[in-house]
Amino acid sequence: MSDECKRIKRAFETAESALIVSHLDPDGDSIGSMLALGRILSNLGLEADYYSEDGVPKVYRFLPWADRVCNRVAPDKSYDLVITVDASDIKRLGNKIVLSEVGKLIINIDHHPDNTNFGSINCVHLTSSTAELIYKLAKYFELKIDTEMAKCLYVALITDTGNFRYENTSKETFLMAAELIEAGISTHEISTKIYDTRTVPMIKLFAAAMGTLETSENQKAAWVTVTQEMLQKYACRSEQLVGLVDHIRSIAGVEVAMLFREEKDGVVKVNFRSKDKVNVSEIAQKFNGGGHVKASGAVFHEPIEAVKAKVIAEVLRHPS
Ligand SMILES: [Mn+2]
Repeated sequence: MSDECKRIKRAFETAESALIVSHLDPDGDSIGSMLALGRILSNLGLEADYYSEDGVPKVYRFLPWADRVCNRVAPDKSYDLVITVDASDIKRLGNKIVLSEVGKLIINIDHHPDNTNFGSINCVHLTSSTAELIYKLAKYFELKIDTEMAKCLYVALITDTGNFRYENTSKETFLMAAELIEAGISTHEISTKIYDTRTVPMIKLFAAAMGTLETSENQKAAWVTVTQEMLQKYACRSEQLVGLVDHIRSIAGVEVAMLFREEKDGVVKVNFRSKDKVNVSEIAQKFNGGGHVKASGAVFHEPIEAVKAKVIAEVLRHPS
C-alpha cells in the first residue's frame, strides 16, 4: 500500500479543497470511513466536504461530524480532490454527481474485490473494511488516532465484520480494534447505539417480514419480502431492515439468504448473503449490482414479483 500512500500524501498536501463521497444506501463502513478520513484531512489542515446521495442513516448520526454530510453538491462547485470510500464502482455513488465534473483528481479507497479501479489513484485492497485502509493511512501520516476518529473507525469495523464474526476478520482487525479501544472509545456504548436502539414498530415490521419467509425446495435458499405497504403500516424506512437478511442466513443449512425490499417509485432492492458455497457477488453482478463474495446487493426497476422470480431462478442455478 505504500506506493499509493505516497501518491495520496502528495495529493492531500497539494489540494486546497476536497470532497469525500460515500456509496448509495450507505452502511457503517462507508459513513465511518468517510468521517474518519475527514478527520485525517482536517489534521492535515484541509477541511473537506462530505457527500452521500442517500444521506446518513439515523443509526449512524451519533458519529462526530455526521451532521456535515450533505446529499447535494452546489452547482458548478469543483474540488481539487474527490475521494470515494467503500464504493466498488462509479455507479454506486448515485447519479446526482458526475465525478469528472466535481473533481480534478479522483482517489478511490475501497476493499471490494470487484472494484473497477475508476480513480486516478486507486487504493484497493481486500481488507476487512474500508476503515482498515483509512486506519493505515492515518498511520502512514503518523497521526494520533483520537477518540472521535476511533469511534468512526470502530463503527465501520464492527458493521463490516458482523461484530468480528465474518471470515474477513483477521489478526489485523483485532489489533486495530485494540488500538481504537486504547484511543478511549467505549465499545459497549457504540454497540448499544448501533444494535440496541430499535423501535417497537421496527420489531413488529421484523416479525411481519419474518412471516413472509420462503425457501427453495432443498431449503438451501431462503428469502423474505418487505413491501411498501408493510413499510407504511409500521412507518419504517427500508434501510432499517438490512440486518434482517443476516437472520435468514442464520438458518441451519441455508447457503443463500435474500431480502427483497420494495422502495418508493418502483425501485426494488435485493440484499444477498451467503454462508459457504455460493459467491453472491457474482449473482449480484448479473443484475448490475455488486459487493462481496458473501454479502452483496442489486437494485431493480421492476415490480417486486418479477424481480423475485428472476433472482431466485438465478440463485437456484448456482449449486449449493
Ligand atoms: Mn465496506
